[in-house]
Amino acid sequence: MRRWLLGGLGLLLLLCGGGVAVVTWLVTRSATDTVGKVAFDRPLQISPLAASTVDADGRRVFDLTAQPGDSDLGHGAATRTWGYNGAYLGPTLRAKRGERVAVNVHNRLNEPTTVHWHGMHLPAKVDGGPHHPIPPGSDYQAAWTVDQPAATLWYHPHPSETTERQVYRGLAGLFIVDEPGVEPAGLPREYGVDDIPVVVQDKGFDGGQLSMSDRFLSDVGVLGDEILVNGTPGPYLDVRTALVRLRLLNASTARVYDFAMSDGRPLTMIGSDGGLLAAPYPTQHVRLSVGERAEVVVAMRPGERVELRSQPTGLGRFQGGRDAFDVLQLRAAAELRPGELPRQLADIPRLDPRQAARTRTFTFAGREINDGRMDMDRVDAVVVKDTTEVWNVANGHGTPHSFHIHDVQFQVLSVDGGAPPPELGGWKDTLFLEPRRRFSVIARFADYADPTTAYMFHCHVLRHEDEGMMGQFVVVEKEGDRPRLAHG
Ligand SMILES: [Cu+2]
Repeated sequence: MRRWLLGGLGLLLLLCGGGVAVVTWLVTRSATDTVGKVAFDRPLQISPLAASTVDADGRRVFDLTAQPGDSDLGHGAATRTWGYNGAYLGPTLRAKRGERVAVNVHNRLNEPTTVHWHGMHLPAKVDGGPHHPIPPGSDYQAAWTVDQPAATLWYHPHPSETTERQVYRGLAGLFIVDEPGVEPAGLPREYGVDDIPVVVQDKGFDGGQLSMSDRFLSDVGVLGDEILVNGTPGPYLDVRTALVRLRLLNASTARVYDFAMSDGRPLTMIGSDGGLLAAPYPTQHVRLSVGERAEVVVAMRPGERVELRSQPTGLGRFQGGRDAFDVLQLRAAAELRPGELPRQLADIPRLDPRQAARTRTFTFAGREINDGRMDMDRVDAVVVKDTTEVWNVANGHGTPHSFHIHDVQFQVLSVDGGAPPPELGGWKDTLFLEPRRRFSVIARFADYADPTTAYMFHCHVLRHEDEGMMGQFVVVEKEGDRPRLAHG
């Protein structure tokens, strides 16, 4: 009896000890810190500018082929990935305001995809949402007139329920809009030299392949423990100018970054999602949730090395909030071409909430917006063309979200009832919906009405989006018009 008791006690102790060990291991593992551990031994790959031709109608025509391939992402040369016109990511498309563009998309994957032009003001029919899947083996053309300020936009798949996996595999690219004569002189603008695309993604690997297994207790989906910039692991950039402009894009599926320089020098923010800020804004750090962009300028001294890092965000441990990463090393040449930033960057006409035709409220909770999940047959908002609306957006719980509206660029009116911080002072299409905060934004739904085709608004945490955290709005010609959805 005594022997049995002792044996039982021993087993219990063993189980408890094992439990503690497992929990300790899980908790330790659930914070990642790569600061000081990254070799920075590969030159930063610069996504090529996409080739284009001008057709007989005067349109600038691009071709994008979504295709599988093998990539070296730091775990051997045979990591299976997807890309546009290559094995991983896609070329940078570039067009001027006023230009008509056409993009021929070829789907050479073995499953349906779409291409959404994130941040672009365009007709709903070519917006690339889940209503218009491109079947495997087929082709699709999106054509529109670029009509918005100079900005760093991007493109990525937006199919029903598979967006997280398709983006994670590598489908994403930048679309830079230029506005010659309006963008101020003095900004670094030589692509790949002093104007650098910085597409930041986190990845996990398993046996040389991309792993999509969720982190313990994650409520946002996949969180990787390694960083790629433009598909490059451990990247460095040789800098030859005193000012270097970084076009930061968070093209991850779930992770929020808080970018800062390793020695604490300021990042001067010059642009947000939809264009340049009114004036340069020097700041110690720039936080980007999924889908957001920021253009920053870093001042360099000859011969030095400094790193771009991502520091803990303040989110929860299981949301990646305690993680820290080395991201990109900047290596200055012995001599640097001097430069000076302009004092003023852009005119941003303020939208007036007193002119708003409607005010709507959207509350994000769980995987639902206003207690509903995505339904392709339900229209959540009917908007009259050429009107302005105020949208109050609230995150009621502890899970982070990222709020994105298609077609428009909006302005942030308030955060928790107060004035927005300077980094939210410009044009935005994506907003970090911090836990338990409420935001008010204003947008003008100009130019395009189509009662048959919906635009999306949704959470840009891609797992949440795939699980239905989306709604749709239809822009109609005039008050009283009803939508007549005609998808499928
Ligand atoms: Cu979300």
